[in-house]
Amino acid sequence: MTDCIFCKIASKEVNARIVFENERVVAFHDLFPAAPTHLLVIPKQHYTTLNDVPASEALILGELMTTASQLAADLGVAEDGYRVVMNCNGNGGQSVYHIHLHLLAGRKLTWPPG
Ligand code: D5M
Repeated sequence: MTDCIFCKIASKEVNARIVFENERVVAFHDLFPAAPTHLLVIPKQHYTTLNDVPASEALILGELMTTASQLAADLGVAEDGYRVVMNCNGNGGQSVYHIHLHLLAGRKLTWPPG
């Protein structure tokens, strides 16, 4: 998608602090961290919201999750704990319309979220 900031990060048209990449996913630091560790894991392919991922392409959602858990392990935050979350549409708090999994860690996170 030509006008999508996360597509541009995936294609390196826009800089980001990338920590991991393979053929399908990219992980980078959130520009406005909400926790000491705050990474975003995105598919390189553009999906506007979670609603736009068909069941036939569910594997990519699993890879976002396993990438996040691997990064948590690599960063040494897996034992203390972390949170993964994907916001969807307005009420879910989505502000960038290219799906992304937040990986938050490094402090005690409260529940329920605001
Ligand atoms: O989360 C969108 C997140 O994306 C939010 O935490 C800020 C972050 N963001 C926005 N632009 C950038 C760039 N250019 N680099 C890194 N991080 C960015 P949402 O769930 O959609 O509210």
